[in-house]
Amino acid sequence: MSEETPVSVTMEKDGDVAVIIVNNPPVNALSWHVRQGLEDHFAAAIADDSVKAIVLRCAGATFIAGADISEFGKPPRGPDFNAVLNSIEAAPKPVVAAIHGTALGGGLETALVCHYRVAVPSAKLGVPEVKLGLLPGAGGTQRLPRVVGVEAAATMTSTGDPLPATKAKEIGLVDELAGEDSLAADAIAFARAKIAAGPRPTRERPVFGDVAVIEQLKTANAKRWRGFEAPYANLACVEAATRLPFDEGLAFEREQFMKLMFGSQSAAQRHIFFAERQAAKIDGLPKDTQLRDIKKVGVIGAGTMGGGISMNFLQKGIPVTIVEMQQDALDRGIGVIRKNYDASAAKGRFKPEQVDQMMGILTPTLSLDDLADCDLIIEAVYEDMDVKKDIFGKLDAIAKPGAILASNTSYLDVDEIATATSRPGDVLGMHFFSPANVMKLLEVVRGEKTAPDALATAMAIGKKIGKVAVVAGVCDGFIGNRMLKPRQVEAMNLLMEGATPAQVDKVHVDFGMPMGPFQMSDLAGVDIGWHRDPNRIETIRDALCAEGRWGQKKQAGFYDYDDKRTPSESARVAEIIEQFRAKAGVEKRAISDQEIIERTLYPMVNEGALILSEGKAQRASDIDVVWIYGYGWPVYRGGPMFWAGLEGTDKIVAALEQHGFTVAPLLKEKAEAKTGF
Ligand code: T1G
Repeated sequence: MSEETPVSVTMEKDGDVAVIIVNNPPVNALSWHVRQGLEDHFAAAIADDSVKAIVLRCAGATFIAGADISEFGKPPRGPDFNAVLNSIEAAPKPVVAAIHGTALGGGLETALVCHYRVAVPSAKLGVPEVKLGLLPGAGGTQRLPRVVGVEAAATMTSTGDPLPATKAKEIGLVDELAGEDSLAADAIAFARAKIAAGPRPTRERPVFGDVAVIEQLKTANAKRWRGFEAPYANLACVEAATRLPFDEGLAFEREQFMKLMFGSQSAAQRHIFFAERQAAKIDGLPKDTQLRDIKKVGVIGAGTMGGGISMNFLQKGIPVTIVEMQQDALDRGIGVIRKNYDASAAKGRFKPEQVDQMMGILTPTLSLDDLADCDLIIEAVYEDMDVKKDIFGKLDAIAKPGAILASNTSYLDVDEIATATSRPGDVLGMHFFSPANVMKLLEVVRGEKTAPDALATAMAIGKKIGKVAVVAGVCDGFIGNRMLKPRQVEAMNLLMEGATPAQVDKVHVDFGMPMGPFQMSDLAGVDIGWHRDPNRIETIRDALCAEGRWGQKKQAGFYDYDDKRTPSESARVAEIIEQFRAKAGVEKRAISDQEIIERTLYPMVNEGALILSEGKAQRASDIDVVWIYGYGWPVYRGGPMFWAGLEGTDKIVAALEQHGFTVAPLLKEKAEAKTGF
């Protein structure tokens, strides 16, 4: 049975002005039935002689926020997007777009084929396609240079950042700002006033501006765009607009768009777009789950983590009571928070009065008793089970009923911590990543007995403070650090067999990671988790730690560092590795970059498959989200599990077996079926 065509576009008449209204919740995406409705109603309005002008507006939260990404890769349905837009642009009557919310991507492209644009000041306009590994594929790269000029068009398309309507008005993208509550009426009045002037087809307007900006953008963003294809394709299209007639420019854009659309980078970035939103959902959560109200937060520990965690809540206006055991540690912690905020204020991120306001809702104390009125308490002290159980035991007596008791532990057993309380239902993990006020990832660790509403509340508060929250099960290292472990173990083994830290790191950086295993170790601290006995030297890491090579903080780790922390390969480290190799009787051999990939990245996929099978992650895409937002996995490769599909699970299994790994059953299953996750 053919499904009923949803009625997502309607038309009203206001005197001699036709008002075409799109209503396709939640974001008025240009689904096939919206394109169909636009084609039909514009044709009707154009054919109706009593209509002298046309307004296009949207119901709901926002103007059209783009093409319907969920349709990509599926068989085409409904009228071609470009054809619909070209018919609007060719209308013999003035067409006015009435914009509120976020006119993004195909939404802005639709507004661009309208002859004029009216927007409320709170609206945002942009072409974020580059963030999906794409480019505006419906004429945006050819029309923007004709409306806002080459510089703004190049910047908007290659960065994907939206503009506020007020800025859009300044550069001519918006012709008039409407009242926040009178957009429809103002747009109709504006349209009526344009009847005499008539239509203004964008394609007939001249391109203007200085094409030199294109090279300047490439130079300025070389580091940020390293490995990405889409930013350069966007700039190529804008550059084409400066020298090709409109239709040829459109054809060039189409060709570039299709190349990206069917490339792996866009598939990866679209995967992450949905994966990030999917991660927020808790499978099987009872429908009637009520969130707990978090009005006040307690943080135990004012060190790097405790301070960073507190900042997340303060900048959202949520009061924090922060506890330390010693006054000097407390003062130091508060001082660091203030220094960080002052630094951000100096960069214009906060106004000075905002900093005072945030510091004003931060209450330092030496007494756990002062947490009695907190709705969420996050423990961020030393990674020692006894210390944590002692604190949770005390919290059990202090915290009010219903308070959520969270540990920021990065790998300890949350279930065991919960046994220190009489309320395991309120206990869970909230694993922030350092620096906690910057890194977006938050692993919310679900204990065996964690109550659904406590879990849902932690996920919601995570989103509220700007984190990408992912549910993790209790296991050593949860999701991210558990996958990091086999990578680090193999990286050390590769040193023993002949690779250098620089070679291993270069393979990872060339792959798209921000840094390799050894650079990361030096940054985090080679001494993290070291037994601290300088006389007990059993591994290369022990040897480094024993002679104070604890990483960047000591200007020596796997690399040597000058006072600007510029790394250089260390002869001393090479000597230590050689000593261990000789002692172990291992012959040094040349190791290929491919082998480094197979022995450091493939085992991560293997561990991810085990995590999935054990139910420690809800879905493979959650694992991808962890690695994108927690460790900087290149988004154009979609995360480890998505990448495994691109790489070929059969190829991965074959290599893992060849290197002597035990392959996870789920990964073997995927390989046999020749599918991804
Ligand atoms: N297509 C399909 N679904 C979309 C969507 C889209 N463009 N945008 C959002 N959704 C879904 C989203 O998955 C979620 O679903 C719900 O809407 C609410 O989204 C040819 C090719 C508009 C700023 O890149 O940036 O046009 O989880 O949670 O925080 O040139 O959504 O509820 O089931 O993000 O209020 C270009 C992408 C597309 C904009 C709203 N447009 N969207 O944020 O809600 S490509 C974009 C956003 C294109 C043309 C090209 C944000 C938002 P669910 P949400 P939000």
